[in-house]
Amino acid sequence: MSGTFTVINPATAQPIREIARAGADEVDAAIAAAVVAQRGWASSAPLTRADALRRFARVVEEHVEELAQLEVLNSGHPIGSARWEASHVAQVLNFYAGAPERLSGQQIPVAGGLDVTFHEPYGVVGIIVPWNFPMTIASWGFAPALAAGNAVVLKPAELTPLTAIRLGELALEAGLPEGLFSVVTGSGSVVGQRFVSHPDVRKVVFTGSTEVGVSVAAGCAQALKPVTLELGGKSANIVFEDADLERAASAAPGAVFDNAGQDCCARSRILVQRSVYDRFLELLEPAVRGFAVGDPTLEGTQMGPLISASHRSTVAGFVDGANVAFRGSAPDGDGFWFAPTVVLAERGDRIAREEVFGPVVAVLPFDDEADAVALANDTIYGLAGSIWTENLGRAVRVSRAVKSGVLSVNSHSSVRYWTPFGGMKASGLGRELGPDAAEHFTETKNVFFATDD
Ligand code: TAP
Repeated sequence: MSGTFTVINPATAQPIREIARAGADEVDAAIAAAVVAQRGWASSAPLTRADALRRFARVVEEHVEELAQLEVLNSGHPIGSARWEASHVAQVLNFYAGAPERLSGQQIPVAGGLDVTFHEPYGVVGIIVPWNFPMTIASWGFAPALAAGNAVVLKPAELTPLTAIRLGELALEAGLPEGLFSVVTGSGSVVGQRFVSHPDVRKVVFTGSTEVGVSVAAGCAQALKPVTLELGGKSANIVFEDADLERAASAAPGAVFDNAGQDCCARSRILVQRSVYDRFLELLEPAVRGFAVGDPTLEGTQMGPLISASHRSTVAGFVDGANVAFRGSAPDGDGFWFAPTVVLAERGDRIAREEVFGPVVAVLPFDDEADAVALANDTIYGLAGSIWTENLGRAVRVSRAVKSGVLSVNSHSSVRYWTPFGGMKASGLGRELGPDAAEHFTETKNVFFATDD
């Protein structure tokens, strides 16, 4: 081990626990154990793997409260959100527990024999997870990867390792073979990089910043290793003049301030048709001021602190000199608090183009449908977005024209484990979740059996 690092409670700025920092040798040992465990796992009956994943799901269900309390402590997520996240992990496991018996290949007509395809697991999959949704994002990788017959080595972010460590323990408690699912704590530059460079890790799943994602992809390219990337976003919440403005305004704060804006799907730009711009802001103000920011252990809290002091400085830097229209409230004192902030922005402003990853939203007016689409697409990102209109034709046209992977009309939903999730442009590569995710953790093998003598 290369020493330890300290995990901090972001709501109090107090240390919680010291965690071992793995060096390259420990990473290599986890990968070696995964190679061995994977052979047995992949050759076990599909029903055996399905049952093991269902048991894992049941054990997670039995520990939802414990996992949720850990996430409140380590990440500052409000307890209601943290319970949803822990339950979501169990649901993702249950969903992909249905995959082992369904990974059917094809039989393709070929003269002189029988041609069939198999979905072969990659072997060992390396999953690198960020600090914003430590449990849920990990499960989007490990559940389908395991279901498809792979072993998993998981690296949580150093800021938020506690729930991932506990999930690793619960996997063993549920009876998953030793070494099949290992959680390796340590820095991205050591543990994450070893996943990229180690020849026995055959696929990498990365979620985090676009900058690191590009370097992970470049490393994977050197090793001809497939990689899935879930990166940043600057998603647009587009409000047309024919929308139900009351509903759109009351839903807008949750869509950007949930998890203190530390959400790659945050609708951090609100684009409002000029004819209803003033009215929309009038309706938005009480919704923002009423957003409950505070102690994440309390049931009614909607937003907790930012993850760290340095991240709070980065977020504050975006608001310096900006045209702030109004703000919500946040507690004083220790903890990395930042009040929800609404900024009136101009096209081209930094706040209108770059990902803040904090509770700051930029509001911009647009003229007509074509202008709305152009403005929504005027970003390097393409992850999520919302369209508010009562006009069905417009909803269809705009949702097809906005270059984002996950859109919703008259709602802000982004994540359901049974529908695909992922970004276009600089927001990522590949898709997670949905009916096909387990297949994404396999390589197709074609075998021809000659029948003619
Ligand atoms: P990153 O620095 O990209 O970290 C994400 C994960 O990658 C962490 O586990 C990190 O480990 C690891 N990592 C760092 N450098 C690595 C490397 N060279 N090779 C392999 N793995 C490496 O993101 P962050 O610091 O968590 O956040 C920075 C910004 O990223 C945010 O402000 C936001 O814009 C964006 N972000 C986006 C998302 C999503 S969901 N799209 C999530 C989080 C952050 P350690 O941190 O433990 O060293």
